[in-house]
Amino acid sequence: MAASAFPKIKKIRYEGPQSKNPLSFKYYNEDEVIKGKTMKEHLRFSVVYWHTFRNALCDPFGVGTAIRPWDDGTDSVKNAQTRARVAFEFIEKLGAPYYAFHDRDVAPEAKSLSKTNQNLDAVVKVLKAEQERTGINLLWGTACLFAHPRYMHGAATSCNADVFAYAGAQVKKALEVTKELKGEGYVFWGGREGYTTLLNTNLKREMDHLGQFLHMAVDYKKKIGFKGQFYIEPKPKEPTKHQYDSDVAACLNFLREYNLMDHFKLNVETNHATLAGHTMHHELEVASAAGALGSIDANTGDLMLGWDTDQFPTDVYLTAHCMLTILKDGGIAPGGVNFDAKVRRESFEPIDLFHGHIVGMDAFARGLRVAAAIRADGRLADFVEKRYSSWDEGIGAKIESGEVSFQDLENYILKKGKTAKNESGRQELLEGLINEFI
Ligand code: XLS
Ligand code: NI
Ligand code: NI
Repeated sequence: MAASAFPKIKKIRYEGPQSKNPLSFKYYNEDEVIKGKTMKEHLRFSVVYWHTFRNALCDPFGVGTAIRPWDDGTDSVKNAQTRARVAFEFIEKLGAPYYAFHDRDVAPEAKSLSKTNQNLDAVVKVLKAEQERTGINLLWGTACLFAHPRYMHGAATSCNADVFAYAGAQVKKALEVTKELKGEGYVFWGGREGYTTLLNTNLKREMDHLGQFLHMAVDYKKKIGFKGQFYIEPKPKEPTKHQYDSDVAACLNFLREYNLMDHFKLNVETNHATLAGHTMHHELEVASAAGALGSIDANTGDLMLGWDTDQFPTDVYLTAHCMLTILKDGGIAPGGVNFDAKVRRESFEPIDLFHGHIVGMDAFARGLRVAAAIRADGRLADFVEKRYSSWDEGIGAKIESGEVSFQDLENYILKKGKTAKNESGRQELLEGLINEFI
């Protein structure tokens, strides 16, 4: 075993809300049972490799600030292997049961695809050993189809057919590696699948290619017997002006149009929801209504900044809303609460990685407690049920069962004369009800 990267930090434990120890959980008590499942099973927390172990904390105006003493600054396989061991020390001390990575986060890209694949295999060996040593599992794998210059025009939607081919080859390997590491899922985030100007873009052809690409992925998944869940991750813009997977509704439409609904669910990210002009709650409800809520990328944006700041989620209203929909949907498994979040450029010390995750985990643990209590209380659900009670009998029930036509509706209203009176929506009262539990 190499020297510890975090020698002063012990395993993070639950100490309860009274604790003033910043390196403890105030709300996340992994073994505590809520509604028949432990908090660990409900929340299925996951740490992302790209932000936590590869982000140098640069911004468009300045170089990286992160201090990562274990990193020798080279792109060697050896450095990548050391980093993998550090990652597992971190995740183990934190007590998160899962992690997620892109192929290029964990191992360096070489000049040829075959050499790059060898590099990946060399690091995957370490990841596998560390998974076995710690019991930490892979929530999902993915391929980075956006960083290398070859992907400047996109990957599956590139105007260059060779680039499509390269992307296919890369995803093939990433699927094999994800299977090897017993990953529970695989994410497709369309990094540069979109356009920056329509003047040079054949939108229809690009979307058709993306549909074909995903079908090839489905075929290969079957071929190798990978059983994990496939996800698409919506995002409206950044890096392109318009990403084809712009929001949950656009993704659902795409999946239906290309006959892929049976094979994909959605990985919904808070900051992407807000960039699309929606709340996370909205996006989760739309996904859930389609039976396609798969997993979440737990983070948050900044109301004053219009880009994907990927901050750790700390707002308990946000996490409570997420957990209300997730509990109503029957839970997040086999997905998870994946912290696609990075510490601020000013939070450059290794210990800040712990603070970010601890605060995020506590915020979600609180959200879970609040949502479970609201559900147990029942007033919110009762209100909604009652609000729609005119659909439970009479004309409402007949409409829902598809028995009536416009002619029947006309007959009904002519006979009845007036509609039943409307009732108040009581928004303020309901907001107050939520506050009772926060
Ligand atoms: C970028 C995305 C990315 C995906 C994985 O904005 O959130 O990090 O989650 O490719
Ligand atoms: Ni994400
Ligand atoms: Ni993002």
